[in-house]
Amino acid sequence: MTKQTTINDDSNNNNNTTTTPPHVVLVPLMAQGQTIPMLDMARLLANRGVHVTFITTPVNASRIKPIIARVHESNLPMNFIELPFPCAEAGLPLGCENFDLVPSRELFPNFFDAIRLLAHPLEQRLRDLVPRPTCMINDMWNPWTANVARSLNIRRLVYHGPSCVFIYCSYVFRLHKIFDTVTDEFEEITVPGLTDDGDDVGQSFKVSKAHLSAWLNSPGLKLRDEVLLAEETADGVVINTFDDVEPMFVEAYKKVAGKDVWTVGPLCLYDKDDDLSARIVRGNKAVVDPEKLFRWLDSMEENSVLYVSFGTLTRIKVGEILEIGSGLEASGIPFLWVIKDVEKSPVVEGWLEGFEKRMSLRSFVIKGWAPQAAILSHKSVGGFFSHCGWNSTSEAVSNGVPMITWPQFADQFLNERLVVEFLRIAIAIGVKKPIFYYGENEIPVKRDDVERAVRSLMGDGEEAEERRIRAREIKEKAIKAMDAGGSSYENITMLVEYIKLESCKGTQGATS
Ligand SMILES: *[C@@H]1O[C@H](CO)[C@@H](O)[C@H](O)[C@H]1NC(C)=O
Ligand SMILES: *[C@@H]1O[C@H](CO)[C@@H](O)[C@H](O)[C@H]1NC(C)=O
Ligand SMILES: CC(=O)N[C@H]1CO[C@H](CO)[C@@H](O)[C@@H]1O
Repeated sequence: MTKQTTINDDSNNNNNTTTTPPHVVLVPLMAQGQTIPMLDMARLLANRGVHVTFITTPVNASRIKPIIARVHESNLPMNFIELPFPCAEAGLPLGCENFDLVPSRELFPNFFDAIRLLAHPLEQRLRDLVPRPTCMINDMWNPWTANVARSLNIRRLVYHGPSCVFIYCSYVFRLHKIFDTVTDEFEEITVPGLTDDGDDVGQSFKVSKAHLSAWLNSPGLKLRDEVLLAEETADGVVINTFDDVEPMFVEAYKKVAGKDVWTVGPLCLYDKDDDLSARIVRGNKAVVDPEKLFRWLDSMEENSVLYVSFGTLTRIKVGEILEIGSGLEASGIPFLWVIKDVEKSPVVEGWLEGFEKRMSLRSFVIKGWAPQAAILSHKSVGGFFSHCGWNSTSEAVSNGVPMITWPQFADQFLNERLVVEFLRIAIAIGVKKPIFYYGENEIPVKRDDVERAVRSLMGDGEEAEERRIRAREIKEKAIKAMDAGGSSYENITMLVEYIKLESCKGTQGATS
């Protein structure tokens, strides 16, 4: 049975108006990194007077419960629709409704099959909605929504979770069939079509096939083609980025896309004025006692703590955990380290016991989900050792935290290049190959690499200081972009106008 939670009680407000209020449906990818920014966007649009319906599934709904509760309190015009997730039909274990709950990589295709099965129930639900939806924004990984939008005759926009550097490079390399003739996957190829803004970084920005194609290996080629086709046929594109973080890529993509492009990020800044408790509840229930964690952070010196976390999808191997730990230990730097549930094993637990004892004065280890947004905004945090997912990168940029980068797959290698070479707020740990290239027992990151990178990022040398200054500058620009009059703020205004426009169209077609 599907159930709809109506969040606002003022459904009578529109009785005396003749036009249908603008109503947009948001379909996220059921993965934490993707869902949270999309929820931010949902609240942002609702705040600007658009009626929003957010699609979720029972497990996900329970994970984002604190946010749903806050939406309820704030009386935003937002509904959540929970669609039952067809785990059994797709051969997934029960409750496996989120990308980070998929037990093994072999089951990723099943996960995408399951999501695809949501098409029919979604269409049924949307048909019954009042007011009638006028526009749909779907995550790029949900190409099946194209059919739903078509059959309901509403416009469809694609939401891009990844960085624009990745979106643009993927697009332009495919357009020019650049990789078709490449024999060495790791050959660095200059990205075409970037304008010379007097900065030679833009001119010399290079990517390799292995780095750009890294995301294709996992869910499969069929899905990739569907994703690309759905993007081609979409009415517009919404990207979680802002002008100053990757200007030449935003500009170049707008030129080639041939459709409306709105840059609306960094969406994580939507919560910036909220209290700490609100930031803590983002995404999942933290396993750690927040009071204990923040008391510890409060007790540390400003900018002294390195935050170590590699995102929700990446799985760090046992050997790698030991190398990271040993490197952190040797660095002498205080750290806050997140080890995920899926990474725990008897070996890791046994090793951690002694490690935590030795490190008790300058470490805090979180086993499970961490309230990342709140951690990165804490004044004691002075560095972030990250896998460079766009979600994490945006959060680092938005909080002015310099990074150490260890990219794994998807857009992460390009994001690394952006923060290391273009923004110059990060140090690369030196991993050159996507994780699929390594054998089960191969360990690409060694303790010495970790120690060296941590010391230079967190140290007080001139380079480190300049990196901090640049990180603070880009933070200011991010804040400005989201404030009234800023580029993302104005892009959101235009997006709202677009959704309204569709609303008029929708009214003409509606029977009521
Ligand atoms: C929308 O964003 C782009 C790129 O971030 C920016 O160049 C443009 O000025 C923005 N539009 C408005 C109306 O501010
Ligand atoms: C980004 O992902 C991290 C974990 O990888 C999570 O802690 C954080 O809340 C996410 N933030 C957003 C904005 O999705
Ligand atoms: C309704 C539902 O399936 N709720 C589940 C959500 O996920 C948590 C664990 O993440 C389960 O404990 C709940 O039963």
